[in-house]
Amino acid sequence: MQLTSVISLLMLFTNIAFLSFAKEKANLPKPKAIVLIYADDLGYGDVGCYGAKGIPTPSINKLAKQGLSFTNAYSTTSVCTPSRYALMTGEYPWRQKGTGILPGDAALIIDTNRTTLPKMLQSHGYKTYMIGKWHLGLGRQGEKINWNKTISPCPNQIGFDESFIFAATGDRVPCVLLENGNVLNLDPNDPIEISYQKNFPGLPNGKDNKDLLKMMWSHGHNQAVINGIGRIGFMKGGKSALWVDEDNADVITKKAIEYIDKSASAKEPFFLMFAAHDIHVPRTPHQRFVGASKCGIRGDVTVQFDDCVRRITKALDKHGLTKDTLLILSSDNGPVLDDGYQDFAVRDNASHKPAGPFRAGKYSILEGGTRIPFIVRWPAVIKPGQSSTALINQMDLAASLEQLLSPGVSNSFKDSQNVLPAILGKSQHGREYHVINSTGKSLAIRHGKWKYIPEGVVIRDGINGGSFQVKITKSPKGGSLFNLKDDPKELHNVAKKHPDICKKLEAKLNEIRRRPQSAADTRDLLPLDD
Ligand code: NG6
Ligand code: CA
Repeated sequence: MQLTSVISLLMLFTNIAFLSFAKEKANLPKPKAIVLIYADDLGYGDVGCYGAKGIPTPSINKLAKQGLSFTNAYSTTSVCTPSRYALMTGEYPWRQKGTGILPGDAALIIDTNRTTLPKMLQSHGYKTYMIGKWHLGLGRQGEKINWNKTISPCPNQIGFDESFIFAATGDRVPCVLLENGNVLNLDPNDPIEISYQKNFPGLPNGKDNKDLLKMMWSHGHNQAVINGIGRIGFMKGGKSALWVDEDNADVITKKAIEYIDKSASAKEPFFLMFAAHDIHVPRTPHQRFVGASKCGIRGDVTVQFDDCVRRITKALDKHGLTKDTLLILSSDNGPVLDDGYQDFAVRDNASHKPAGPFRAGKYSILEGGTRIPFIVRWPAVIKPGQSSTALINQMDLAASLEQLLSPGVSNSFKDSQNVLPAILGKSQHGREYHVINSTGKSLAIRHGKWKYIPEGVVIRDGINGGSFQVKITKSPKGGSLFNLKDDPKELHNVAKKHPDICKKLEAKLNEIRRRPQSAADTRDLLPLDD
């Protein structure tokens, strides 16, 4: 058979599949709850169902058994803030300035007037809850945050009915939790002051006061000392509001369960975003998880995260909600070992492969940076125990869920694509193109089995952290082209062998840089490995 006939046949089959899905889609039930469990820095290979041996993750493995696991799912960027920005807005973060890793006193980077994932869900009748790591800024641009008053805008102004958050990360001040824009347990007589410039008179720093530290820093993290841990940034006051790192996983999980209980008794459909602090630094497992893995403290906090998953899924079970809940579990970026504290993650890693079969991790344009676990469970609709090779980006949740709730409506999001058939396991086809982002404007493009990294783009190789103990090179003249099907580790640059493919992908990347992808790009025409 001629190639053209093969392609026409393929198109015909795909169109038939698409049409039958379109019919089915109109009859899909609406989930009673949507729960997004979002880990921090959890790598592709860190959980049992994606190959980890030394870290027991029974609850996550159970989700995979009951649902659908993706092998070609990506976070938008290889660090936190931009990935979360994309998840919320459905826009590639590199289109906007100021979407890099934020300090803890940054202003909110999402315009309160724009459509967001939670606002879209609100408009379809869902109550929306944000719990855990935020890291998208608080308050207005150009205004210093007053931590002693209600802070607005906060998650509640971009689509969450309620929020219970860490402003930024566990390693950044302020080390307090905020409920609906108010610092929890704050004593008004001990107001909080934050500075990312200089320390407050009389307060110790972690650089010169190592005796105060229960966990030593390895790079950065030597400013304020809170709970015996050096942080990024300086903080004064708020003593009664300070969190205890070892308790944080329990505190936010308890809150998540309370929300589930409340929504279930009110019989309200709800969206819960549970953004764990684990397995980001500082890694501080609760005593009951110390030694729970064979990979040291980094493995132990992964087991702790798995336990949060156990408790959240148990709460859904308790209310009979499991069958009708669309639950998604993923991570904001790839793994890192030493990310600034001497927690022996490198020494204790043993033969564990945090990025699974992929190379490098957090901060990198290589696959380890953004290829992440992505599991979807919805027993009423998704057949259990499936795996999907569909190419998807987390930010596609926005457009896909919009289609689920309003079949046929036009996409409200710029770069988020409707990959609902893939997300529900009805098709093995997702995006045709996906732009991979490490940090800043460093971009690469994925299409089918091909990945192209343009000339000059920084390539960080290694898993130990920022520019620390990693090999940094640049993509060579003519760029780097990898065949991820045969070479998932990106070891063989075949750009010279396929200049035509490089040219095509470079042009496509430039086109997407200039404008959002058109609907035509999202058609399911060719199988991934073509
Ligand atoms: C880096 C921090 C790192 C981590 C990261 C953000 C240093 C030396 N490194 O600047 O520890 O906090 O920012 O991680 O301070 S993320 O997952 O939130 O993007
Ligand atoms: Ca992260």
